Amino acid sequence: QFAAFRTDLSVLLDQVGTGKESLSFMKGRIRRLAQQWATAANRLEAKLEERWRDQKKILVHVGFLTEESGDVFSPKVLKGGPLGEMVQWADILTALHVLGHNLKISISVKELQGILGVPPGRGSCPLTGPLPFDLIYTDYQGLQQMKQHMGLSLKKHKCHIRVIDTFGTEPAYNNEEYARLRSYRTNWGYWNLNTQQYMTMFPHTPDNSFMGFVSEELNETEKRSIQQNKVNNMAVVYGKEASMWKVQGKEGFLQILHRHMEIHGTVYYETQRPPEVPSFVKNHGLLTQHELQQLLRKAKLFIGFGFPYEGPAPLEAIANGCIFLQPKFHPPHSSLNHEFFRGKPTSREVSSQHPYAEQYIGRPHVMTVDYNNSLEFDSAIREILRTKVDPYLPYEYTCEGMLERVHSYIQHQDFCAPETLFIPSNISSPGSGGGGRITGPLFVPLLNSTALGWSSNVTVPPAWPPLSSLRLLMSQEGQSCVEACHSVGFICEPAHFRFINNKEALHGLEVQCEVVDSEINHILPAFSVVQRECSLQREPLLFSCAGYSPKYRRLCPCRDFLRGQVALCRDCF
Ligand code: U2F
Repeated sequence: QFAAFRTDLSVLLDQVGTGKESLSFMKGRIRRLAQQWATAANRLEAKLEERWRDQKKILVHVGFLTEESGDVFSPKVLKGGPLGEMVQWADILTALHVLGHNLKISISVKELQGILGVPPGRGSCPLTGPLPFDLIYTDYQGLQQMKQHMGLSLKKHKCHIRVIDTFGTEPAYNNEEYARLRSYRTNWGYWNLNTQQYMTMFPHTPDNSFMGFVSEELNETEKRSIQQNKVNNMAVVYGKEASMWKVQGKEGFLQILHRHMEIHGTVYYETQRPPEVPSFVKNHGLLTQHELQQLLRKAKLFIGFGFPYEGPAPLEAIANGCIFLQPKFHPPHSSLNHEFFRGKPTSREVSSQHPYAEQYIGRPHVMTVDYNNSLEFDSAIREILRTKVDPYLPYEYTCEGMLERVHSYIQHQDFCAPETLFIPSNISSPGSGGGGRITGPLFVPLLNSTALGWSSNVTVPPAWPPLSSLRLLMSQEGQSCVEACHSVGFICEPAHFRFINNKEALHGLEVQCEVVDSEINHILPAFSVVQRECSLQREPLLFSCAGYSPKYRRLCPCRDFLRGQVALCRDCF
């Protein structure tokens, strides 16, 4: 059946249900952004020119909001607790509905069992028949619940699952056997999914799919009125919970800020001002999303103290014409050195409070500085007072951008097709020495299978992203494919690993290996500089953009991407 765009959200609003603050927050958001979604739907529909889109049967099971998982989020909605996840789920639900798919929503294990048709009770009777859904969107808690209540059948159906995973999951933590063997410890991983089935809040490692969320968009009149009404010396602090204000050295940099600007806060409180918030701060208390937007429209500066990490608010501030000032992390925070990230299935190094704002947006909208250096901090504030910025929202965080991306994933990503891996069957030493020297170009554009050296009788399976987007690259020693591709203006594409995991690709890069073997290691395919050996990957689940090792130069599948829509290549859409 054809998936027709929907601009009326009333059916969705009924489906979301009632009885929890989190659900009221999500419904309020869906209502508030309804017009924006409708406009985006019309635009995307025109862009697609009546192209066929399959209507999918989709189950959305929001595990973290279920009573069975303890639901610690709902009671904190009105008390300054995290809202980022609810922002994202509200937007995912809206995108799926607007794209015209057939949705079922569950926020309790009981509903889940009812929908799946499994009798209540702990995994007593796994789902026996075919899965009544094409796709299931859930989170780590939901996945655990499905495992308990679908039993063995989860394994059979897991290619249909998409896991909404804020901070991302790297391949080394996802592959159970490998993670245990190599001590990639985590509280969440070991699910052996294709890591592109994990969908993140920001484009972290491209090993995962970037799902994102949306921010409010402004029309030209609103933009003009913002410019007229900006208060040049008004700053709003990022942090709606008092604990976010407990920062070492805060007195110093807040004093500097206070010298130049009037400081506002939106910190939740019950009866009196939280002691963490200095008396010179004008605290508005926790605001609704709408009220916060209004405050941000007036403010010149939105300033982060280091926590929360990677939330939606900085994008909203920038979209409302603020400059976002945030601390640089030296050394970067990660699961290896920071309590918040400990146990998360990633070794990603978080270089500042909001790496996306730092790396994808940057100056003049974003300034990332060392807060311990009072001179640097002071000069940043002075620069902000002098700088005029326009409201800015990256396309990928607009409703149209999100619809375009989710549409593309739904129509093209297929993790159920049998994994075809191009490992040459007769791996052996090429014999001809060559001394392990890497000669020739570091960067070889590969346009088609012929360039990869496949003989004409090899049929190349249909690929998405299409093969035309592939660019093959050799990383430097110690460099990940994320960095290597980025350094030449491309992005690592994990779906292309299977095309470059072969001797032909090594040939294409003129790598002269003395030996070619194949192993199980998330750094592969790669060239070991010391041993002058090339190794190919034997476990497709371990293809990893994020992996790196000081001893290896990695073979990297890069691809082009659209400006403002990093998830998609030129020929992807
Ligand atoms: C992030 O969660 P947070 O909820 O702490 O992220 P924020 O950036 O603060 O913003 C979430 C929403 O809260 C709204 C604001 C944002 O859309 O409009 N809000 C509000 O309604 N009223 C106010 O006074 C202030 C903000 C992140 F999203 C999560 O994934 C992480 O788990 C968490 C911890 O790092 O940080």
